[in-house]
Amino acid sequence: MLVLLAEWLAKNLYSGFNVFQYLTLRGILGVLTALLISLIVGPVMIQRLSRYQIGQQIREDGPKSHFSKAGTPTMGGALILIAIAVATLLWADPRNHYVWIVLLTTLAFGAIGWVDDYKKLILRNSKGLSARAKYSLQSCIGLAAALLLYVTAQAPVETQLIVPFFKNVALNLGWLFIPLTYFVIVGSSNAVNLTDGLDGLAIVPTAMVAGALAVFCYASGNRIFADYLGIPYVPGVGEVMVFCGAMVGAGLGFLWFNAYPAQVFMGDVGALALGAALGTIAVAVRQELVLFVMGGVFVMETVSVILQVASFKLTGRRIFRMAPLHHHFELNGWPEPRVIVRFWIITIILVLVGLSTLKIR
Ligand code: 57M
Repeated sequence: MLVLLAEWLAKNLYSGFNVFQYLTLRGILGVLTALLISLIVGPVMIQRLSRYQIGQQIREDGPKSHFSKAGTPTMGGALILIAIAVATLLWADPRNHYVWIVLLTTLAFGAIGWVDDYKKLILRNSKGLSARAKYSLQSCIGLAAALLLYVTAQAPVETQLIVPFFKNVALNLGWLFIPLTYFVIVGSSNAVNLTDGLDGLAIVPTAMVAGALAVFCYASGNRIFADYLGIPYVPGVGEVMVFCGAMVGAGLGFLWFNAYPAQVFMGDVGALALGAALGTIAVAVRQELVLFVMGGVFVMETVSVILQVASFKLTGRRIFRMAPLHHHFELNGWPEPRVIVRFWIITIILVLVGLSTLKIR
């Protein structure tokens, strides 16, 4: 919103306000605003959650090292979403449709997670939302986002699948864009949710991938950079960089409290929303395949669950000691911080590989 005010001030008062037209500056301000909000609001929220005893119940069949986490305040994802929404509304251009699609999809997935957490933690209904209800709601919103992106596409490139590392390979998806987008958004929402099982394990890769997607948005939204790098020029997508910046800032602010040993968990309200946000941004900037690479930790965790369930159903035997994968390493004796930091290191490498696709093609 402030970009409109700055525009008016630049025209009527002092041309120096034009500095707020610069996307890089607004991206940085988005990071700092979201970071400050989460650092300031965080302690208040943790105190409230503790006072109302909105604490995690721990399953008895999980690793024993998690028993001591019982009662840790959860639903901290609400803090992340507030910080992202405020920072985005302040610094992004409200006339940009991509910003609204990404923000509203994120908040809608957050609402599903919030209902699930609310049922589990406040109404003490241990199952929360039924798997069917959760999946149906995710599907409705995923489909709505896919349809919106499809009908608002202005250039052919906006519905093409871009293949990383190959300069001129782009597949025209036509209406297949809709199921693919649905799959990317709902899939990444669930993948981040499955990963969110150790302190800082989901938030750091999320912030890293969001930071890298910010670079893609900036480059793809600028005709000169896009032409130079040989990536698709997607008019207007640069503005999503402000949202990505807000995700990085809110993520780092949340990590302050979620770092091992965590003072707060994000809950489904955070995990479902952040995953959906990454998926929607990747679709907007036409980098679904690069998201698949950079979010490799989320992919690994999800594949471990699919393989474990399939193997157990087909042969009655488990492949991993426990899925998702982080539990397997814990049960093999790795201390929690070792699993967490090693998964972060893997993400750093994968994000660098993803970023290299900007140049190597
Ligand atoms: C959520 N939630 C954490 C916290 C967080 C199909 C099956 C694989 C599903 C899976 C599942 O339910 N995954 C989704 C995982 C939980 O964290 C809460 O949930 C929110 C995210 N949705 O924000 O509110 C626990 O994770 C730990 N935690 C931390 N630090 C954090 O910052 O330590 C979370 C955040 C917390 C805390 O202990 O209580 C979770 O793991 O439940 N199910 C599982 O993951 C279960 N796996 C399983 O059943 N595996 C089977 C089959 C089905 C594949 C197998 O291997 O045979 C395990 N989860 C638990 N215990 N807790 C197993 C047993």
